[in-house]
Amino acid sequence: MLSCGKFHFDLTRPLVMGIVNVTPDSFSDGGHHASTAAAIAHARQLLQDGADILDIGGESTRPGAAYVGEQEELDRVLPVIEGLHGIALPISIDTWKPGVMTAALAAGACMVNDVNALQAEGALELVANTDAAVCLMHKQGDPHNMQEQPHYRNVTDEVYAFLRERVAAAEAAGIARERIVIDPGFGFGKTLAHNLDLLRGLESFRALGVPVLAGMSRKSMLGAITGREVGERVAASVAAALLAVQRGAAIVRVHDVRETVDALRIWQVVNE
Ligand code: 7PJ
Repeated sequence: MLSCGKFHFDLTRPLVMGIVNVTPDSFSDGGHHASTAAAIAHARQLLQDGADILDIGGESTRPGAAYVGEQEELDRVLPVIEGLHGIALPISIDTWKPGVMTAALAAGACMVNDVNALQAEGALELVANTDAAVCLMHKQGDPHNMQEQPHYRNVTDEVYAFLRERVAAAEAAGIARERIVIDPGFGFGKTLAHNLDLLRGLESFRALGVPVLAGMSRKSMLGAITGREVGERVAASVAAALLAVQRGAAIVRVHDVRETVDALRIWQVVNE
């Protein structure tokens, strides 16, 4: 069971979270009209393609990405969330900044996707005081340095222990279990070998008793295996999503919603 505000999922089938990145306008006039319109159109297309949740992000957390200030991030994502008002699926805000969480939830988002697992000052409490869902993700280091030298004794054990602690912290703060999702954070301070260990052991995270989200879409781990550039990783991404679902992922976070929905439909029918 997963509750995001007024939306409730029984999780009898895997959910597809579609990624909506709000990138700055290429011809900047100080405003964000073009990027807002493009992101809203993309979000509506992902709904048509069969997305169950939309994840809106205004700050890239890719390895080596530059920091985006809170006001800039708000200027990017809020007009998109407002423009999607009344849409028939839950909107997730991909941010680790409490100020962005608060404003996005007030504007209509009902899920917080936090690569920092609500560790920022005040983040647990602010989510607890809403009916929003939250995705608690593991990372090692920060986006600007996390791929420099990832190190673990046992990656699956360490990620598991971290997520167990964050679920306990979220519950202690008053966030009900039905509102919590966990994510091992593929690519966030992990080598290819670490990512593969996590995928092979994904099933073990189900013991934490909350839905597991997996995000491998178009990531460099897939490029490292296939030798393909980021724009040519659709098939690899669909395969990775399917393998995650087979290993118990309840939600997959993807760019290529239509292709992933088709693949999961086949998986589901074969499993009936
Ligand atoms: C993830 C994310 C992920 C969650 C990004 C990218 C990098 N949020 N945000 N899980 N990745 N929960 O999409 O390539 O794996 S940004």
